[in-house]
Order: sequence, then structure tokens, then C-alpha cells
Amino acid sequence: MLNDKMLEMLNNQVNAEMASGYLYLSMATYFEQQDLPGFANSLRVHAQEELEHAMRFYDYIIRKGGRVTLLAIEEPKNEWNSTLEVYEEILAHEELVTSLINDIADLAIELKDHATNQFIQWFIEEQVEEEELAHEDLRKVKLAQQSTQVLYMLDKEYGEMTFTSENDE
Ligand code: OFO
Repeated sequence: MLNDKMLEMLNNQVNAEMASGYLYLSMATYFEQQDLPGFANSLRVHAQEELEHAMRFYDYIIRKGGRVTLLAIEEPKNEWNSTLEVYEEILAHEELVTSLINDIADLAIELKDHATNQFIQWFIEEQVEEEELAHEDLRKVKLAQQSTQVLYMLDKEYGEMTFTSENDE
């Protein structure tokens, strides 16, 4: 059985992952509008990954005999001033998600909840990857700011991204 506080945090994380997906999908609509379909594609793929993250929490709660409670997802922001602003926000958002994951890990340790501690380790590594990628994207977008050619090359690169499930890792 899951401790009540832990169940609440895991349910909140289902919501946070869904909200991340909603935010990234909203960013995708911004890029569709900007005529950058490759950027839109990569954000759309990222949104799918977030949904998969939410389902990992969902499945874990069920496996532990808990009740999943779906909470309201706030309307995401839908306007940005530049491509750079979007990517700065992605990095800040992933840093926020990392802190939420760390809070779950902290509680698991405090409660000596070994199962949840083990479960959350996947996300700790995932957040290292997400922040690394966010830094890399930000660096590329900064370069693209200096040349339209680089921007279109990047749009092409992002247009080739496809969703691959992380479930088998
Ligand atoms: Fe779920 O990793 Fe991004 O937010």
C-alpha cells in the first residue's frame, strides 16, 4: 500500500506530466503558426513522451493498489515572443519537473518506501537527459538566431524526429 502523502504526490505527478505534454503541444501550435513545421513536430513528439511519463505514474499507482485521481489540467500558455523564448521556457520547465521528481524521491527515502524509491530512479535519470537535451536545443536555437539558413536546417532536423516509446528501456 502507498502512504497517503506519497499517493497524493504521485497523483500530482500524473497531472504534472500531462500538463507538460499540454504545454509542449501548445508550443507546437505556436511553431505551426510561425511556419516552422519541423519545430512543431519535435514539440509534438515531446508532448507524446510526456503522456507516456504520465502513464508510467498511472500504472505504478495501480500496481501498488492505489486509486488514480485525475486532476484539472490548466490552460497552457499559447503565445511566445520568439523561438528563443520557447526554448528558454522548456529548460526552466524541465528544471521544475526535476524538482518535483526529487521531492518524490526525498519522500520515498524518508518513508523507507523502497519500491517507490526504485520506481522513481528511472525518472531521475530521465530528467538528467531532459535537461541535457533542453540545454542542447537552446544552444542550437541561439545559433539559429544568427542565420536563417541554420534555422531552416534545424527545422529540417526537427522535422525528422519520430516518437519512440521509452517503455522498453
Ligand atoms: Fe516528463 O519529462 Fe519533461 O517534463
